[in-house]
Amino acid sequence: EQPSPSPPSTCGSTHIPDVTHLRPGEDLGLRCDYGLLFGAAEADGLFRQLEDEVEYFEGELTKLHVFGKWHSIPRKQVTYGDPELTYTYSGVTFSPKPWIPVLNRIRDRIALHTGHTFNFVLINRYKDGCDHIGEHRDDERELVPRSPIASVSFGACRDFIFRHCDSRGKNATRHIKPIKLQLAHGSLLMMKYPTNVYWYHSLPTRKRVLAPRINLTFRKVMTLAGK
Ligand SMILES: O=C(O)CCC(=O)C(=O)O
Repeated sequence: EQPSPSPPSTCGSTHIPDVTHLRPGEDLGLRCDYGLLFGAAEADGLFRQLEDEVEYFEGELTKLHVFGKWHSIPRKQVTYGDPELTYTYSGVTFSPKPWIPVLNRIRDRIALHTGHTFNFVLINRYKDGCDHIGEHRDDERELVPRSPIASVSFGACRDFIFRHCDSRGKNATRHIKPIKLQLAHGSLLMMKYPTNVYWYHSLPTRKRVLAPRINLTFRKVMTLAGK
C-alpha cells in the first residue's frame, strides 16, 4: 500500500503515514508534522491511565475571561510541569502540578521521536463532541521563542482546524482556505515555528462524537530567568 500523499484526514483510514509534513503550496508559515506516535494497544493503555491518574482543575480555574466576562470552559483542563513555571491562558494564570509517571512516559517518547524536550504540558479533556476549544493562538510571550509545541491526542478522533490570521471573520484581508485535520488516537501533531505566529487553531463542536478525547500540548515555557 502506498503512503497517502495528502494530509491525513480520516481517522477511519487503514493507513496513516508515520509522518506527514503539512506545507500548503504557497509559503504561509505553516510548519507542522503529523503522524502516529503510539500504536493502538499502547495508546489504549495510555488513555486509560490518563483517565485514572490526571486530576483536572476545579473551581476558579475552570473559568475563562473573554471580552470582559467570565465563562465556564467547555472542557476540562489542567497543567503539569516543572515547579516555578506559570502559563497564562485567556486571562487565567495556571501553575503546573508536579509531573506524574504517565506524563513523563509520553514526554520521553516525544523527546526520543523529535529530539525536543518540554518542561510543561496543558491537558484538555473533551467529554464528548459538545466540548470544544475556540479559535486561538498559543501565547508566544510565555513560550521559549521559536520553540515547537507537541500535541498528542488520545480517544475520540476530532476535527482540528487551522485558520490563517489574514482570513478571519469580517475583517479578513485575504481568502486562505482553512486547513482541517483529524487528530487520531495516539497521534502527534508537531506545530513548529512560525505556525503559531500566522495560524489560529480550534477544535470545533461535533455533536455526533459521543466518546471522550484527551489532548496534551507539551510546551517549552520560559523560566523566570528568561522572562
Ligand atoms: O485539543 C486540541 O487538539 C487543541 C488544544 C489546543 O488548542 C491548545 O492546547 O492550545
